Amino acid sequence: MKKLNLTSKIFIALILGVVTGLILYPVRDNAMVDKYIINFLFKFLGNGFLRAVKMIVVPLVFCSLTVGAAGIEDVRKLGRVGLKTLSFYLGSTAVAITLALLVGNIVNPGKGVNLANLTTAGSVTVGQSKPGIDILLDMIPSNPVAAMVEGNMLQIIVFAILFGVAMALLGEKVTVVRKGFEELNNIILKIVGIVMELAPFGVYGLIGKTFATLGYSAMFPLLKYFFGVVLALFLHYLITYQGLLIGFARYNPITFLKKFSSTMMVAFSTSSSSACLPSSLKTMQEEFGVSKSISSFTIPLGSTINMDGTAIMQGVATIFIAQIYGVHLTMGDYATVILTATLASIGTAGVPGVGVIMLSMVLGEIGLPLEGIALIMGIDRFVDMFRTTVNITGDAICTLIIAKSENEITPLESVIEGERA
Ligand code: DAS
Repeated sequence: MKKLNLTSKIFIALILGVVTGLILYPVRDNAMVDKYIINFLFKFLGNGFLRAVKMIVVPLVFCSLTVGAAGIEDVRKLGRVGLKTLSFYLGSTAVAITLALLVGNIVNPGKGVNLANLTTAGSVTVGQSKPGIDILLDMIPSNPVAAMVEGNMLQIIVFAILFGVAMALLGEKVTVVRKGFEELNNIILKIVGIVMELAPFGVYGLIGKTFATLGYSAMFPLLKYFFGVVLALFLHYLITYQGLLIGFARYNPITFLKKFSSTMMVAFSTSSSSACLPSSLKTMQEEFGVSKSISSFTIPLGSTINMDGTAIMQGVATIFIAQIYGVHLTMGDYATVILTATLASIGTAGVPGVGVIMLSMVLGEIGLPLEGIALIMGIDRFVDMFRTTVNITGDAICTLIIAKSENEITPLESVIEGERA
């Protein structure tokens, strides 16, 4: 029998988890069921997977951000182009997560679900909301090692970016160290791959426990979450990206979609921005006429530091998890989420499932429990297909804008009439 790919295994685990959970729901109070299945088998598989996800967050964020920031050395070399690219990428990610927080507050995916009985009493530690100035001050690590030990992610992000930028500024003098960090990052990504192989077991345990505890009532919020993320992704594509295409790239959106749809399909089917790199580069150069020098800088950089789709998932997921635990988010919490998700997107590698690992970091920053990921983990692989497609589309649109502003795009019929390049 053909070897099942991970997405199929997760889908089967999801279905089995729902079915097992719903079968056990009527007998959930039976001592044997409660002790040996819900609070042993499901808990071991589910929480074991979440602990493995949590295990790699600090090394993943530090290494990928350091390497991502060191890659900004080219930005320094490319000066004006680099700065423009960086501003567009980080700006569009901040817009994306803000849009997601708005959509999350309209859809309210987690409203009315009480997950208190899913977690042992008292395990929901909610962070105290901090005044604005403290959020900024708290970003500066007085002790970077302590920040890593405590998992203070904003401080780790700031130190890693600083470390990477310093590496970029030192250039050739630290080539060996930079190569070392790139190899370390590859090792961490390999561990991410191994942990993601465990996802089917984790999904089975998390979904099984959720449905055995909540029954059918868990179905509705899960669907609301899924369609909330897809709606926010679609709105970002429709409003932000079409606005950028027409306003800045002066490019016909229909023509853009015709030319880029094949690469979008690669992203949708692989859930990996990195896997799309060859197709994105080929399409930008051959279909859109973008110069090699621009596209070979903006596309690889974008696949690492520009993750609008991921930021959108993180925004909606944060609202969802706060609501299922009955936590009221303050404006300070929202600011922390936007800051953390935007900065974290600099280091989010373009591999399947990495966004939900970064989500555990965003949740930690505002004191929401990691268990909240339990519900969304089961369908994350399917959400990943949509958000990865948005991730790489943002990279392509930014590339068109930069190339047009630098006159490094060959004139095409798709340019809006009267605006020959
Ligand atoms: N799948 C990741 C990517 O390749 C994004 C994510 O997991 O959020 O872009």
